[in-house]
Amino acid sequence: MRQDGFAILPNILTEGECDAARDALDRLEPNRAQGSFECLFNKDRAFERIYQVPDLLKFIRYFLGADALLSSMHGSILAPGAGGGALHADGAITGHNRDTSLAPADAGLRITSHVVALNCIVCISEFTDQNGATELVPGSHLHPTLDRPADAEVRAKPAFAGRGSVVVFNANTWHGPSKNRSDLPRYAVLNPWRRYWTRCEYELARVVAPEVLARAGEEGQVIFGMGALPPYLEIWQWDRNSGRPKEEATHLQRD
Ligand SMILES: O=C(O)CCC(=O)C(=O)O
Repeated sequence: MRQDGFAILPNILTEGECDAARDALDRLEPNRAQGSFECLFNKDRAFERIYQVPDLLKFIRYFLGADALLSSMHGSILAPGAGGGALHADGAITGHNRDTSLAPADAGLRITSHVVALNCIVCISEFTDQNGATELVPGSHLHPTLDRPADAEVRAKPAFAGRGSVVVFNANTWHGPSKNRSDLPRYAVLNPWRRYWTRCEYELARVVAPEVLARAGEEGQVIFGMGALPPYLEIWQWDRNSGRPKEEATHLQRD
């Protein structure tokens, strides 16, 4: 992670868990245009497992802190012939790699001193040299500016990984799906994570279904960021842990 800007964690999901996730993606796929591939934890219980694997959580928190937030969770089915030629860094729309948000005083330099955000690609299919494995440019997380690092296409390395592995990378790292040259679709679940004090792609504390949150227990309160919700009342009326008004102010609750 420190040297290349990415790592492959094997055996995070079992074969059975991958089968369940693949079947759920197939079931959801027809309604993709209506958002069925967004916020997957609300769509099928198979996806709840992804943020419940202690080894993966430990790895994420090593880089982003104990209060790291899940930023979104979406599905990917890379069809035969799709992928390739789309290298990019993440966080260009809502994160710290957003062009418009660079200040004149930044002198064109993005944040490379710390990991501000990670992406985790869960390999529901095996990622092979044929089926569109994610490719990543080693060391590009340290590229100081927002523009494409020189020779990115030439330097990009495919992340070959077994089923159930997770490709974790710094959001700064240039990456993209390679071309799927096989005749089968490649399945994956994409899970970006961010620091507690940044704005996420979704305000998941408000998006997560109550029963999904309940099943996630105390960890869920942290992962979905109940405590990260900004107060809509004055601070003396607000309970930071639950992200809700204090008991004496419940009459001011908005949802
Ligand atoms: O599907 C892949 O291999 C890459 C996904 C990607 O580029 C992203 O999540 O930003």
